[in-house]
Amino acid sequence: MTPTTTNAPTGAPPMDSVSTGLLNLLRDHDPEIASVLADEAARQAQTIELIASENHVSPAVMHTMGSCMTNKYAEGYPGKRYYSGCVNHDRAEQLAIDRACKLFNCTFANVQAHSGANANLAVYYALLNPGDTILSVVLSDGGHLTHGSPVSISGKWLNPVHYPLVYDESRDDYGYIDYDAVESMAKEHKPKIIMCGYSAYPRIIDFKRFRTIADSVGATLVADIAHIAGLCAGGAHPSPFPHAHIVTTTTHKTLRGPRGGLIMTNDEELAKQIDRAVFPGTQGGPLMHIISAKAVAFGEALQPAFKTYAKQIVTNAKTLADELMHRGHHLMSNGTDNHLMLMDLRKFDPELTGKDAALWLEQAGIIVNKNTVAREQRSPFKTSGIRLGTPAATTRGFTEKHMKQIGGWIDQVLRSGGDESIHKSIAGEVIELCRAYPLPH
Ligand code: DSN
Repeated sequence: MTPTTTNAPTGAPPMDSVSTGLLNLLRDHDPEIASVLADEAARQAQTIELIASENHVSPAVMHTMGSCMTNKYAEGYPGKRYYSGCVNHDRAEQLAIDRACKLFNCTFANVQAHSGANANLAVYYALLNPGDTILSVVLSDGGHLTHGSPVSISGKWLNPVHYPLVYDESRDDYGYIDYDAVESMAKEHKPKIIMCGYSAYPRIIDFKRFRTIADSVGATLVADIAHIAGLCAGGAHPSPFPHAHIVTTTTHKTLRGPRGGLIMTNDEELAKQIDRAVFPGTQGGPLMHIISAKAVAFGEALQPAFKTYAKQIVTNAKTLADELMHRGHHLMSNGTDNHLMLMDLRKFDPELTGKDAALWLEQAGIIVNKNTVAREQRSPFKTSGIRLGTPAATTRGFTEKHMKQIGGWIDQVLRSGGDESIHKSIAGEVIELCRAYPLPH
């Protein structure tokens, strides 16, 4: 039954069953937050989620996050806790560890990192001293704040040096990693850590080449696979193992688990250092409800159906990319190999900002994020690009034909000059499509 608190229009796509059950409980208990949750469940049900880092979790993952496992302090690790009563928490955490190792083909996993940022912080804390050098990509070229941005602890306490992506306006395919440039930066600066990992890079990462570079300067190679973890697990992107010394990731993007972090390695000594750096180094009590939900999500990702899902994410992304390029839009690197694409609006309409494009698309029921592009001149609040990804839309059941349709809608919106009547009309069509493809329930 749809709760009365929702603002969703009559005939809107159904909400997922977990939200419906929870809202029935909350309606009397806390009507104010019930109203917020109802509106959010409705928003998710009736819009197309193309934010590359988001997904729709299964009801099993969603329920486990909201379970009794939240009621416990379990500082320490399985079999070595500081509090009594952790017997079931040991079982849950060990399951999550074993499944993560199986999924990513490694021998050690720390499943306690609260987030990707916490995972990276713990790795730095385990391996580095203040002032040590790390090498990563320029943030506005598709890197991440935790890879040495001046506004992050990684940039303030460490000495980050950055390599840019290839940028050549005279070519269409700019935006690739220049491995020779990475190598010469590594030789010049002798970083202790080389981070390879991106939040807006649409191409395959050559982990082997990165390892060769790392070995040539004695650096530790850390692969932050937050974006592509589900593709690696599902065989749709090469694995960072055995090349990376350490792999960090989030668990909620292509991997489709609860919001959280994960650190993996095959090196026993690094494993000990990482465990100590997570707890007690940088975190307190583990989020056992989230760790339990990670176990559920890893179990799902070990099923054969997940391989099909991962492959379809990439097929959908390629189809959407082709459709957009066919309609005259420019994508960084001229396409995609993975789950995301980065539209460089400068070639399409130099006046159109990523901020406006994202706003217009939201009015049309298509959710993307504004994103910086190579050699960005605008601020991160305006930007000259938008990032689009297919993990959530693929979870919903969309396939190639839907990607073509969505590409057509995006094209119409970007050519609308901001005409809200066009956006509204498309939003109606989006709701129709969403009704036919409800969220996991
Ligand atoms: N905020 C994430 C993303 O959208 O890529 C990265 O942490």
